[in-house]
Amino acid sequence: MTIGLQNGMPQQTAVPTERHWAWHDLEYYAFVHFGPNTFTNQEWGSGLEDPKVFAPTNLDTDQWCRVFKDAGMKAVILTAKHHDGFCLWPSKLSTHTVRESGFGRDVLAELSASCKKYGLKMGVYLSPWDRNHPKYGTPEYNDVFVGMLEEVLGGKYGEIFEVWFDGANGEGPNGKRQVYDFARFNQTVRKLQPKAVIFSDAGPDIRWVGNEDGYAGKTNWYTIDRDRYVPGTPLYAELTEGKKGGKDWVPSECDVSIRKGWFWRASEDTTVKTPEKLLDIWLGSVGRGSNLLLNVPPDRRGQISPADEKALMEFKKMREKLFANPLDSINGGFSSGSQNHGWVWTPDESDKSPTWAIRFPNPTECNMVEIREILGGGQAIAGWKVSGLAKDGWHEVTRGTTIGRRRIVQFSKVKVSELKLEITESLGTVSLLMPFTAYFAEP
Ligand code: FUL
Repeated sequence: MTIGLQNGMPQQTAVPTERHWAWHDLEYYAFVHFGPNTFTNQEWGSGLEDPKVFAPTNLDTDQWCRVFKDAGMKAVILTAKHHDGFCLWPSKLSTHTVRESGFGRDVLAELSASCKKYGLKMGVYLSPWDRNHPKYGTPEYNDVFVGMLEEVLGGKYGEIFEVWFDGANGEGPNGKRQVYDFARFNQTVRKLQPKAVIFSDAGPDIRWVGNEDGYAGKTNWYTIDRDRYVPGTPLYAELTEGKKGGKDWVPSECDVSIRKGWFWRASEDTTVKTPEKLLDIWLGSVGRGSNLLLNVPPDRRGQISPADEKALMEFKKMREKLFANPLDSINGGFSSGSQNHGWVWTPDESDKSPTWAIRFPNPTECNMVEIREILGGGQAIAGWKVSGLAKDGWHEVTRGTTIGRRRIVQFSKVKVSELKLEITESLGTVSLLMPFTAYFAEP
């Protein structure tokens, strides 16, 4: 269905790139904050710490990867360098690294080997803000940062799927100011790791979701106009919801910590999120078509702590239970368009309110639907509604705006013999996978 300029909106044009496809499929992966802060109970190290504080007693990146794999995650992003400037690899461009710590081991190399062993993708977080490096605040620091990117992305640690540029810069009014050469940083990533997506507040490839709670907007466009953003001045609401009809494909990633802080500390063992809370976050991120980057920080041994592991495994069981009962249905019909073996539905362009219905053999209890948009031509759906046929006729069950790659919607239980999905607004050609599945998810 091509509606063109309907509702004053242009037809969608931005489409995902090859590197975006691979990223969208990852859905849920681990964030790992690890470094001197793990040993000093700080969130933002000053960079003046003695590197010897970094002293894991039993580092085991295999253990991290086993836990992440068992938890259903597909990748890991490690803080190779946080704001304190400490490098988890023996960088030749710094004197504040694992080498000076006395620990001596290259954490990036160990993680890279473990990721290979467990079939996980690896990503790196490199903070441009550096509170240790003597060159910080001068043009030469850009050369240092590019050199560090070359060390990390040059091949020694294998293929990197995402490079995470943090936007924080907590320098006070008298602090050092750095003019970052982001264009050069991005070119370096493209040259050395052409398949990697680049994350920062507003892309270029992946955007921050505008909060650190793990939730995407209920309205979640994958597009923004990138040229409206200047580093360090996020347009928070727009980062959360995206921009309808935006020029650039820059989907949001939802980052949140399983604990209160980003780094492990014993006093926060009691703040590990419950499996119920983690499920709610997952429904609010992956269930709204975004990716979830869940921080699970290793402890002072250099391992994921038992409390975090337990929460992750129970959360996984809850996800499995949610999808354990897909309802058998027969296609009840569709208003127009084509379907290929029932998997893909593309309504006719002339159809102003395309509908797809599914029929149950008997009146059936239902409280969740999953709808999947096909995104090859861009993100089109801007309004939709699900209705159910009860004993006394049709009733609206739930409605929303965007769909995106995956939209999971829970609602109060209804008993219906038919369910109908109607697309009420779109920016371009609509295409759906399946086109939707209904579930009864027991509480
Ligand atoms: C923020 C940083 O300042 C925090 O320390 C943490 O790394 C978080 C994921 O990003 O901007």
